[in-house]
Amino acid sequence: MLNGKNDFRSDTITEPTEEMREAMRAARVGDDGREGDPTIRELEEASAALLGKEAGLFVISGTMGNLVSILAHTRHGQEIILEKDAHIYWYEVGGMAGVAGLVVNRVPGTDGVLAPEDVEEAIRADNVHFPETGLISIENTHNQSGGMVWSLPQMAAVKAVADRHGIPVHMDGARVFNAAIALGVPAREVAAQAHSVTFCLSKGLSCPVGSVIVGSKAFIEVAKKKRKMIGGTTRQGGVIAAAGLVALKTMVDRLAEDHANAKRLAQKLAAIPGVGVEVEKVRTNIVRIDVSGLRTPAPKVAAMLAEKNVYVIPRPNNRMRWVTHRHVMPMDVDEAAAAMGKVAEVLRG
Ligand code: TLP
Repeated sequence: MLNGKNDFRSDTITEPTEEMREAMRAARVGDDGREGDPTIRELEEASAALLGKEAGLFVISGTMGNLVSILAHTRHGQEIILEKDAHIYWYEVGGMAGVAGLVVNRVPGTDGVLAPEDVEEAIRADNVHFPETGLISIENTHNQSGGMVWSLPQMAAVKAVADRHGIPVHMDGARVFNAAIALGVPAREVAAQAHSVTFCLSKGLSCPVGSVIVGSKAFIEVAKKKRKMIGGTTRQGGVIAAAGLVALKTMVDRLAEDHANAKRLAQKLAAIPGVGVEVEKVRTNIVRIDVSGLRTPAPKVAAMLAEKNVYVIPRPNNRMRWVTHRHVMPMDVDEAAAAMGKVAEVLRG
C-alpha cells in the first residue's frame, strides 16, 4: 500500500505539513477577482522578492503557470523554441498549440540543456514566409533528463542570444529551488537568466496546490488577464496561498535532504547488476535508471516492485524514474533499493 515513504513516483505526492494546515485555517482572505486577497498578494510579493523579480502571480498549477506565461509573451501564429523533451511539450496537453496557437520548434539539447548556437539557428529570420519566433522556453531542473540542472553560464548563453534578437525567455522552473540548491546559489540568480519563471509550490515544497509566475510588473499585468481568460482567477484563494507562504519559509532549504537521498538511492541502485545509473548525473531529487540489462519491459519491472510495496514510474526506452521527497527518509531509500535488488535477482534468473 502507498504510504508516502514507499512512493517514489513523484514529489507531487507530498502532503501539507501541520503548520501549512494551520496557516490555511487562519488565512486572511478577500475576493482575488475583485479588490484582491491579502494572503495571495503576500505570497506573490514574497515570491517575487525571493526570485528577484518585480511582481508575482499565483496560479493553480505548473501547467497553468506555463500556459499563462506563454499566452502573455506571445501572439497566435508565432513560434516557440523549446528543448525536445520539455515538460511543456510532452505533458501539458499541447496547450501552447491548442490554446496559444503557436508553432512548436523542438530543439534537441544535451541532458535537457540547449546549446546557444542551436537556439540561434532555430530563431526565425525576418522573412515573409516564416512565423516569428515569439518565445524561448527553458526548463530548470529538466524533468525528463532526470532533474538535470542548467548551470548559470549555460542559461546566460541562451539568454544572451535571446536578448540579441529581442525574444523573451520563459523558465519552466517547476523545481527552480532544486536547481538553486544544486548550484549553491540564491534562487534569484537562476531566475535572473529568464524574463519570466513559473515555480511550483506543490512538488518538493509540499503544498497541496499552487504555482507562482514571476516577472516584470508589465508582464504580470498581461499575465493576470490571461489567467482570467482561462478561468484561473480564484476568489478566497488565500486559503491555498497561506500554505505557499509557509513553504517558502520552511521547505526550500530542506530540498537538500531530498538531493542527498537521491544520491544515496542512485549509488545503491547502481550496485545492482543489470541496472544502469549515471550516478554522477544525479544532482537533484530525480533518479533515472536504465533497466535494459534486466531484459524485461520497465512497466513489468515497476509492477514487480509494486508487489514489494515500492512505487516508481516506468518510462519509455527501458527507463524508470524515482523521485525523492519529504516523506522519504534514508532508511526508506535503503529498503526500496533492497527491493529493487530482489526484483533484479529474480529477473536475472
Ligand atoms: N510534473 C509532474 C508530472 O509530469 C505531471 C511530475 O510528477 O514530475 N513543469 C515541470 C518540469 C513539471 O515536472 C511539472 C509536473 C509541471 C511543469 C506541471 O506542473 P503541474 O502538475 O502542477 O501542472
